[in-house]
Formats: sequence, structure tokens, C-alpha cells
Amino acid sequence: MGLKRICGWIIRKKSIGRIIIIEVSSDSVRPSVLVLKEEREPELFKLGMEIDVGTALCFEGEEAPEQRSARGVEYIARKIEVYAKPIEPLPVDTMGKVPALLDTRIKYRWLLVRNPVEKAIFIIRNSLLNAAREYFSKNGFIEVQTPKIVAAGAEGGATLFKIQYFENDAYLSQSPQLFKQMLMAGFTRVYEITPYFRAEKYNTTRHLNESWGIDVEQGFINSVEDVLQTLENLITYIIEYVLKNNKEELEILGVTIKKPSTPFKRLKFQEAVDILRSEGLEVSETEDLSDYAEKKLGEIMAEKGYELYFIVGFPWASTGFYYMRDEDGVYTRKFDLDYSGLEIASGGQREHRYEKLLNALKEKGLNPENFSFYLEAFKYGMPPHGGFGLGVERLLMKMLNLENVREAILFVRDRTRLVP
Ligand code: AMO
Repeated sequence: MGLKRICGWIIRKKSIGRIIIIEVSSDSVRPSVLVLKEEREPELFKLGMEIDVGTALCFEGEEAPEQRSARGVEYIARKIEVYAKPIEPLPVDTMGKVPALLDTRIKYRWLLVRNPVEKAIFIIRNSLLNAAREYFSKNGFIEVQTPKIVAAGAEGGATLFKIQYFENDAYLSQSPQLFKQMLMAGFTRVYEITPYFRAEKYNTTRHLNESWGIDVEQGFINSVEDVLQTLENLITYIIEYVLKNNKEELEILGVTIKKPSTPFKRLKFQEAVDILRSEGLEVSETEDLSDYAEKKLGEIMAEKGYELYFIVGFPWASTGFYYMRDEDGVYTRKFDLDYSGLEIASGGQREHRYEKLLNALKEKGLNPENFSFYLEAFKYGMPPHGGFGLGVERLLMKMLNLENVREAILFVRDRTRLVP
């Protein structure tokens, strides 16, 4: 067995007579366990006496022939280099034995990622994004980047963050919607992994003011079904990837993710309304489902064995201007994807016909002049297209059974948090 060099931070130190056991948190989810024996390595043992929890170090060592620790791989050290010692006791328990309140976890996330549970969540977040990129690259999507400082919003004026852009007012982007659609004038499949900035004032377990989305747009589609298929395949790919690559992390979190069964149920919006009404809920036929109705529907669908399901055919009155309307004018080709009672994505087929799009903007009370840069892209051969936005934090939250969306992002931006 060869010599390994591992760098990290001490998260636990225990002395038992002439033995010191040091747990070092590194980049893998389980700590490395250094066993120092006075008899065997007196110099390193002496050093071990002087260093404590919080110290940043590197060590060279080899795996111990007898592995006794259930927490991580045990090493016999040959060399220890100390890089930094804490100048005061740590404000939180990085070993993870004392559970911290969510508020503390958010404040000290950068320090708590030393603890296996917190680290596991963000290693899996990384896998989720790796899986998505792998899926896209295998399926002919190219990654694009669109501006985050914009002149007009796509998702409604009330949730725009206004900023000063030299002499003009500008906004932080709520969604790459307008830009990913414009790119359908020259690419057939694009995706973007992007922040969404939304000035939503409410404080819920499912909303952030800065969240991340996986956005897709694909052209030359036959129907919205092509888009549903892409999202279904993407979600399945991500979950299978995490199940395959993150066994240890899932074990540390005590989470079992069910492999999704395909095809996901496609429930018509009107069917969802009827189901909810039959359960005694008051539900509007023209508005988006409330959080409560969405949750209730999740319970009903779970009883029928559906964890992931699409709600398709939202009423025009409830959607953004850019979704394609059915012939009846009442319903649209907009859909949501819900995961155990939480909307994790929405998307649909878009209106690609210039005149109809212009009318849709007007009907929604928007000024076409503010969207002229966008409208122009529909003049020169815009094919039928569609796509979706998938919330990274919400997907991670549901996969890992987290209670609050704030547990799924390193640095939280919400109604009350602007630092760290
Ligand atoms: P929508 O507004 O539904 O659709 O957003 C897409 C997905 O992004 C996530 N999300 C959020 N997550 C946490 N906090 C928030 N405040 C927040 N807002 C959105 C959700 C949601 O399902 N342009 C369309 C997408 C499209 O049609 O392509 C859009 O943005 O998981």
C-alpha cells in the first residue's frame, strides 16, 4: 500500500492514554482518521498533543492494516505539516455531533462544510450539476450564457430587482427565458445553468431570492411532448447518476432515493383541479395552484404511487405571455413538474409566430416596445420550440428529503440575508 498525502482540517481529536486519534475532514465525505501512537511515532505524537480541532494540515500516511474506525479510513502517519491553527475556539461543532439550528448552519455554512453531513449535501449538488452537463453533452445540447443584467423581465414586474445601470434603470435577470428563446433563431438545442434573481418578498421553505436553474430550450419540436421527454430523461439521468456515484454521501445523510419509474404521469391541469375539488379544496380554474393545493395534490398522487408527475395544460390566464395557447384560447402548452408535492420545474411549448406573440404581449398588458429586441428574433424564421427551467435547489431538496430549500444552497439570499 502506497503513501498518500491528504490535506484538510481537524474536526475531532481524542486522546486515549498514549494514543491520539485525529479526524481530518478533506474533500471526501468521510473523514480520514489519523492514529498517532507515542510508542510508534513519538515525534508526531508530540505534535499531535499540540494541535487541536480547527487546525489546517496535510499529512502523509498509509492505510492502517487494521481498520477499526466506523467513521473513516484509518491512517498511520509518516509526516504532518501544520498550515494554520485556529486563533479562537470554533463557533460551531464541525464534527456534527451537536445539531445546529438552521440559522447557524446558514451563517457558518463555509465552516460547517467540514462536517460530513453538510459536505454530503454539497458533494451531491455537484454531482447533480455534473450529471446534467453530461446528459446535455451526450444529447447534443450546447451550454450558453445569457446576460444577468437586463432591460426587461420575463416573469412579471413585481419580482424584479431594480439596479442602476449608468444613466438607465436595469434589472437583475429573473430567468434566461427571453434569451434562450432568441437563440432558437440559430441553435436547435441549448442549455444554461444560471442564477435567478427574484424579489419575492415572502419567507417560505421553498423560496430563495437568488436561486439556480437548469434552463433548456430546444427547437424544431413536434409538440410539447418532446420537451416533457427531455425533462423526464434529464431527471432520470440525474437521479441514476447520484445513486451510482454518491452511495457514501447518501448513507451519511440516511437517505434512500427512489429510482423514478417512467413515463412520469401526465396529469391535465383540469384533472388536478377536479381531484382537489373532490377532496373538498377550493381551487380556481384560472389560477396557478396554491402551495397548499400543490402539497395536497402531492399526497394524493403519492397514494397512487406517483412521486414525480407533470401537470400539463395550464390555463392562459395563469401563465407567462410566451407560452403557446391551444386553439380554444383557454389552455396553453405550459406544464409543471412536481416532485412529492413541490413544483421543481416548469416549461412548455412557446408561441413562435410573430403576430400571435405580439398579441399575447398586449393581452397580458405588457408594452411590446420594451420587448422589441426579443420580438425581432421572431421575424426571420423562428421554428416551433419549447423548453423548461428546473430549480436546482428544489430538486436537491426533494431528492435528499430536506425540509428547507435553504439547506440546498451554500450561501443563502433570502428576505433577511445578504451576508455572508
Ligand atoms: P418558473 O418561474 O416556474 O419558470 O421557474 C422555474 C423553476 O425554478 C425554481 N424557482 C425557484 N426556486 C427557489 N426559489 C425561487 N424563488 C424560485 N423561483 C423559481 C422552481 C421553478 O419550478 N421561464 C420559466 C421556465 C421556462 O418556461 O422555461 C420559469 O422561470 O423550481
